[in-house]
Amino acid sequence: MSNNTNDVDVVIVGAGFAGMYELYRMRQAGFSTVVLETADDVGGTWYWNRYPGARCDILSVDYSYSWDPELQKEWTWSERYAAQPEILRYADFVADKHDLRRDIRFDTRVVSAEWDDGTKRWTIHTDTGDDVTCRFYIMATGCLSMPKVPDIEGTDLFTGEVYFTSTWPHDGVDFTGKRVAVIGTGSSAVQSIPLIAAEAEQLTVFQRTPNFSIPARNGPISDERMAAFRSDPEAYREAARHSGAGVPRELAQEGALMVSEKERLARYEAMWEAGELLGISGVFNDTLTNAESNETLRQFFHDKIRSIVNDPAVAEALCPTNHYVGTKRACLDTNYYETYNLPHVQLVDLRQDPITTITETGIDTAGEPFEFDAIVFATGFDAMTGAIVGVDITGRDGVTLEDKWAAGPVTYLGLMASGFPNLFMITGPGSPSVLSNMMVSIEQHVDWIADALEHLRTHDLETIEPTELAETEWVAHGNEFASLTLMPTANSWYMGANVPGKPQVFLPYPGGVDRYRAACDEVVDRGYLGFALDGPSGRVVNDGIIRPLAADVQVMLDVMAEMGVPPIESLSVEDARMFMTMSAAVRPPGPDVGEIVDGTLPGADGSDLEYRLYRPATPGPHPIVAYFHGGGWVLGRHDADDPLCRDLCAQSGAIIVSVDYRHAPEARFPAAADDGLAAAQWIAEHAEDLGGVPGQLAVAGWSAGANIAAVTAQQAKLVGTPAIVGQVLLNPVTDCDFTRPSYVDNADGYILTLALMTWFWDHYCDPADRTDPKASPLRADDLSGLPPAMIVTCEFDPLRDEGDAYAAALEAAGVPVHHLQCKGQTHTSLGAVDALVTGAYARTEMAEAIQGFFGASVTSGV
Ligand code: N01
Repeated sequence: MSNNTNDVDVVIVGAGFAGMYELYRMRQAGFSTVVLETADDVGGTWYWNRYPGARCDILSVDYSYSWDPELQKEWTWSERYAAQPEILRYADFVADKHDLRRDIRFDTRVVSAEWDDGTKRWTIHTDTGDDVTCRFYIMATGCLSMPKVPDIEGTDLFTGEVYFTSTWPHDGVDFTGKRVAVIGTGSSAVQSIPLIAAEAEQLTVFQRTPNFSIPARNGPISDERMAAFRSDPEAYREAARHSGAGVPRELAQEGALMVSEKERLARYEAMWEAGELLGISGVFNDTLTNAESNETLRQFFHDKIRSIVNDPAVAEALCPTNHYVGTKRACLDTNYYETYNLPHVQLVDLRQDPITTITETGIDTAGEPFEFDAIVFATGFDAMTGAIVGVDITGRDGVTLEDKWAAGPVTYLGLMASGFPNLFMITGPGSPSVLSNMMVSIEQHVDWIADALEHLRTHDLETIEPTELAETEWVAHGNEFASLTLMPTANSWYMGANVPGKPQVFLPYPGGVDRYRAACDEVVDRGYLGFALDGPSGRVVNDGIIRPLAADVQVMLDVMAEMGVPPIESLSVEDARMFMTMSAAVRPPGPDVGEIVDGTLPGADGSDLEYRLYRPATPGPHPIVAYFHGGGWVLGRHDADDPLCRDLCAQSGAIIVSVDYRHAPEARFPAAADDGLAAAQWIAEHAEDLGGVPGQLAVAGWSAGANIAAVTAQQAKLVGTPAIVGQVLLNPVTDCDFTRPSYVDNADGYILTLALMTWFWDHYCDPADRTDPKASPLRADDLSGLPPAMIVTCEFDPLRDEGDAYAAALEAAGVPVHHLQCKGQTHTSLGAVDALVTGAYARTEMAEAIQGFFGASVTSGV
């Protein structure tokens, strides 16, 4: 293979760290490959961004290749955070060592590319006039490589020196004796401002949005860190690959508001001293999700800035107030804030005094004209998508990628897009990329792509392309993750907000490197789930969705798996009850209601049953819902579903009376069912005493409690009392059959397991009795005449299909049914009020159903 061939297996665009490693892997795999690179040498970002002070802000020991074990021994970084020249030397060293340059065409810009569905090949057009055709086309163009076009009036007028941090002159710039302006205060500006100030006669910084920055404390790498790396580099790298952001770190276990103020400040202080970017949002586990927690961190920064900057007005201007810490990329600096104490350095706060125009001699703001010898634009990039759509890429049926992405990028795994077969992106939008140590994310993508190409070759296949369903759901999954955080609240380049007219969507995947890698691996393990593979050996469309669980539900399951929570069925009944009580004690309490009253009522055998009444804050009387808690007839109490009952009460405006019932194994079937009817009858009889509206009674329940509610509705119909106007059944047990697909698909892994349901049924009911409609209400002969029902079922619940079956059976019997099937939810997730937010809509719909049962007599308590 030769660099002069114009028909190759693989074209890679970009010779930065992604393109270099991809080339290496392609060569190893025996694919003929050409890399096309605009610059005249390797290095990508580090080739272009040569501004003073440019250096990495992930520790160099982490920000380096892991794929060449020898290299790890041969190369030693001189500092914690290597400067740009050293990083470029590293790229050069790797290129030499692996003789990469022989397959790289420098000084070659790719201008367009199109897919030919007949030949199944891409044609890549370059500015040198040389076209290259290839089977596979890989964009290794970097996330922050397309400088933002200046959007300030008069930019072309200035006759002095103009510099962009993103394309800095190779010979450097001497600012000695000059009046210099820097526009922007992002990472590039924060790194360069102190060094420009050291040379310039006068420096004026034009700031639109202040940023959060901590001292880098650059210097030699600590012995401790080096020891951790050197003692077992492979283990260290493996830990990085399976970490949240691509650097081995201990995860915070506590939220910022869970510790005393003194403790909180001490931890923030330690973070400030440590000087690691990922440490900023890692002090506590909720500063990126909880605004109140983040506020404590923001205040800490403000105090630091005020303590460093002498002029109080300048300090205030430097304090970020319009975004939360971590929602825009924070910075690492060396003497950044201190620089504003120098007499020749001035800060112009553009929020107070906006730029009106750049002039021939300087910059005019609304309040003042400034004269300069040089202007430095540190105004950032068209991030993540700019360099990709900067090439005019046309896929199948003449559709361009730019058109496809008009409303924001749509990719599967950030790697590929439907309609663009065999086009790969390294660290594309929809992958963790800029939220991670780029080196780790680059290597993971390169490896995934290389493995995919080898898979195709081995199986005599020519093309790979994601399905529309897979990519649509992947985008939705990423957005859902982002919506759980504060990230979308900032006008950041993560959101595309820095480029006028760019659609504002959250661009990277915020679920973490570890989760992301697991998803990519699982896609492969499941036969390239979500992809269509095509070639001489045939076409296989393996359509499907990876990570269909709601994002917060997935996080909760991951946390529980990490904690090693014991399976309930492995415990004694006594221990299981104690475990449930302990778990209940640490959950969010749910919303306030008007009043809570505890009491007792007589059960079916005359013994006392405890109840808890939740009264809305609105003036009464209110209709009443008799609610039965979950717990498999074995666990739980009248207050076991407290947050859910509060939520239903507050949202529906009805009184919720959560009634206990006799539990198995002490009292087996039909004790609980009989208690349900007895309780409903007592509540109906005492409605007025309870502050309720006589004749306005509904039943509700969750899980086994929903089983009791359903049975109560049936029994009440049979015995003629009480009158029940509606039933809300959340994940109900309706049948004793364990063979439905949901029992098979969700047998394990989603908290309520087949084993646990077996344990519950065994404690509750003899096999011979289980088909009795009082145990399996689905088996009742006649379901007609039952009260209207709202039935909620969850995708990842073993009980899903029997709930669905009950909804269908009631409907067939003429009962009005509102059936809500919750995508991505589990048996326990909808009850997690204030802990899991993706299921909140279902609780709202349940409350609305309750209101619907009672008509005009109820209004929301919210
Ligand atoms: O760019 P930025 P950057 N008028 O977009 C301002 C990585 N990086 O090159 O925030 C006035 O962050 C803009 O203001 P605002 C890192 O991921 C890494 O500094 O839009 N001001 C902002 O202050 C980083 O996040 C390293 O209101 C205008 C600044 O210009 C990313 O690259 C080093 C303006 C742009 O900041 C980008 O950083 C450097 C206008 N019209 C960069 N337009 C490492 O250490 C824009 N601004 C590895």
